[in-house]
Amino acid sequence: MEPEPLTARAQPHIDSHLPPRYGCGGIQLTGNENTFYERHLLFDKAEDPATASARDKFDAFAHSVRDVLAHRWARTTETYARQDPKMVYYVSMEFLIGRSLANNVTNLLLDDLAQSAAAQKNIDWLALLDQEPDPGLGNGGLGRLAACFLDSMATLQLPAMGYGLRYEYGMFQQSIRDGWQHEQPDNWLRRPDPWEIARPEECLEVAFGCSFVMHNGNFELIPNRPSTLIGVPFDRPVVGYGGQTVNTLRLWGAAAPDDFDFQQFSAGEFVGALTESLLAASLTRVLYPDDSTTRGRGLRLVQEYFLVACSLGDLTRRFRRANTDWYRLPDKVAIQLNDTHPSLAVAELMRILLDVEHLGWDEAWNVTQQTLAYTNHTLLPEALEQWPLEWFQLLLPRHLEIIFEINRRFLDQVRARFPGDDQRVARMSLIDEAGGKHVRMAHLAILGSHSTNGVAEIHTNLLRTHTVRDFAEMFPERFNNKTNGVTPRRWLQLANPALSSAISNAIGDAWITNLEELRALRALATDRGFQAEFLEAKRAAKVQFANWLKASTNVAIDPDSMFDCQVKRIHEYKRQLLNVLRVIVLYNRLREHPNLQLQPRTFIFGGKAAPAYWLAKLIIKLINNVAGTIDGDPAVHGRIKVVFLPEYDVTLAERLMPAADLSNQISTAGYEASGTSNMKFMMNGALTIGTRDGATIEMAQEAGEENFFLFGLTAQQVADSRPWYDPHWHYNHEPEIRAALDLIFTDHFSRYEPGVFAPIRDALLTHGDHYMHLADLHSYLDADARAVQLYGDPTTWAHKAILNVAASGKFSSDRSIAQYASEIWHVRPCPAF
Ligand code: 26V
Repeated sequence: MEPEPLTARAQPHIDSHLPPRYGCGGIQLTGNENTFYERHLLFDKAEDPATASARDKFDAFAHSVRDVLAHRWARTTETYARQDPKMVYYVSMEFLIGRSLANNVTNLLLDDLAQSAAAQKNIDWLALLDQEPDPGLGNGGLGRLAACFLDSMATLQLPAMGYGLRYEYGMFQQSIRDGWQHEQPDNWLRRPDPWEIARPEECLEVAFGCSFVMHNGNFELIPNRPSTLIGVPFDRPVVGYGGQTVNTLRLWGAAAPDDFDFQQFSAGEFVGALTESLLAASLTRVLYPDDSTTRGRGLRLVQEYFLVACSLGDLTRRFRRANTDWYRLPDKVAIQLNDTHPSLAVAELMRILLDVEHLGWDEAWNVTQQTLAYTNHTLLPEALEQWPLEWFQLLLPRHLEIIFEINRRFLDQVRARFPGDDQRVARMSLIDEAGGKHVRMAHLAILGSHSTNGVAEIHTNLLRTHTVRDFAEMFPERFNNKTNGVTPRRWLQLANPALSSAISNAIGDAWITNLEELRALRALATDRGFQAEFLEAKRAAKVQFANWLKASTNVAIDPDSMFDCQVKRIHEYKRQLLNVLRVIVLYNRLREHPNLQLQPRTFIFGGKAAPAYWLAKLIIKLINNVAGTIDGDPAVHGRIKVVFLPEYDVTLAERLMPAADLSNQISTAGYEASGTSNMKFMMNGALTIGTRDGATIEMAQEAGEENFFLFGLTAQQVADSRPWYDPHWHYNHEPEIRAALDLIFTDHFSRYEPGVFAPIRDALLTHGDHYMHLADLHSYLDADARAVQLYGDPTTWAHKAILNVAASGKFSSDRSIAQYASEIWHVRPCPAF
């Protein structure tokens, strides 16, 4: 099963004479005959261009672009094989990559060419782009961050590769019926995807200590029957800006082994045997929703091990091609674990070094630690992964043995350092002994790596002082911060052409790869001409968004109203409920004071709730019912409107960001690790109303607090007031808040579904309001009033919004990645030339 050497995989013809201003070397997207486009229609689809469907046209166009990047992709791969630089492997269960056509065209600097080629062929460019499915291979922030990081690594010309799973069904598709969320499967591969290339010649075998079956919908392990699965790589190009480097995202699909042992079954079990092989292949069928109730699902652990085994098998195979000395692995390989999901890599790398390469324990341990690094993405205790010991025993017995030995040696160290402190030993153990033994994956990740990082300053500090304090005390040098970022290519240049060209006209286009350049806009923040351009770009984006919404959902919104947005996964800690309570208070004010002068406002919500998270689903229901009641109330008609956007995904985020006026980042302080939509809104000229949480704190520092609408308790105040906090106090002493809550409790928004929102009352009052909505509502309303007042003065608003754009440079993922590269990975660019 040894693959061809990497170089042999490269295209037979490598064009080493591309013009220096890369972009268009050898491209024939234009011309009437024999173009790549027509040839693809004809040869791939046997389709006459005159009768081709819209999707056929997209496929042909995408294949033409792929032809262009194939040379650069092969050249990059070949350069890495020849120069053998230290490589970064970014291992993640999720890559929320979004659509690729427009992004690849932009990064190849082919925009003008592609658009004029489309025009020549009478193809509506935007309609063509709309044909592409948006692969939902992630839940939210963590998956989208991985995708932004790939873009930045390729743009910085870092020798890097992403490893993930090729889910056939990604994040479910969301629809809303009677206000409730419904989930539909997302069959994004229904038609072949033009960007992926299967590499069956690089398949790998993965061995398990048992077999597994689905029985009546339940996942079951069958002991003492070892089994194997095949990992099939599917490669996707990751085009860096400028098109010089094209890295690879390698997604693994599961298949049953070809040599499936039918002998062990009697002839009568032939069908059963085949069914089993079908089951094996279903391992990568579906992405798990981010939902603590899924923690108990064994298939997810199998997925995690499958990702780790395939990825480490692949990268060690690559290492072996040019190296024989395993002590040098950390000089050649940096592996970044995106959360604990791939943290079995610690045990798997130890297994390879001990059992296959026959290193001694201490040497293997040292190599493992120096090679691996771990990023934590959450402080929620219920989201920290733990797996039942018995599953390890059945599925991965050798790995469990290794974990026990790591733990034995480690706990000896803890005892030596803190004699007599048995509680500390129990807290730090890799095994949680309480209530059925579990393996603590975060402890394994921290112990088995040389770096543990949080994703914003406050988050890293909370990790150090609370979540894994014992580890930070013992290994302070391992802990570091890498504040998140987002790629300005997709999130500003591509998503917001109007603002992008206003910026480039004013300060040049160096910001595209050096976002700190946006600082130059500070000088223009008071410039009337630039303010006007800024406001014009915003207005155009709002009109465009309103038109799209009308066309796609038949919902009409007023582009002259203020667009007040909160889009993210629905979760109690993110407090969409706090936002709705604000809306209800404002609604009540309007009902009670019909002559109140209020800026017309559209409250825009979007986001998915995990299918089993019933309270989050009820919050969606509340948002929709409030929207319906407001729509039907003549007293407030045309003054406020609430919209819940169904099916929030990367594509919808790209449409919304440019149109937003106000960004809501209102998590209970201390709970949102970083946030990344906050950065996208800021870059696109929205102002932020938010709590002092995650990266929002750093955004306000960069922009100046006077240009922000910060409110609410700090993380410290949240922690300090928890023992005595009583939401009833607010209900009893704040009449506006009480009136808003009473509207919910008296079924004002649920006339025909009485009592449906009772669990919200329970959460907010009876059960003590864990996320402290009522504690922050008053100061949220104050901040809101300041925001609305400012919005009434477009010049001052534009001034502050421009200052925010100018201060958003830090939040480029290029900056994050440059820090990972120099402080954790110690890798350098390896340009393909
Ligand atoms: C947990 C689980 C548990 C069970 C199965 C599937 C699954 C998938 C994901 C997760 C954890 C999600 C953690 C996450 O997305 N964190 C977000 O990471 C962003 C990038 O660092 C950060 O900006 C957000 O603040 C943080 O919530």
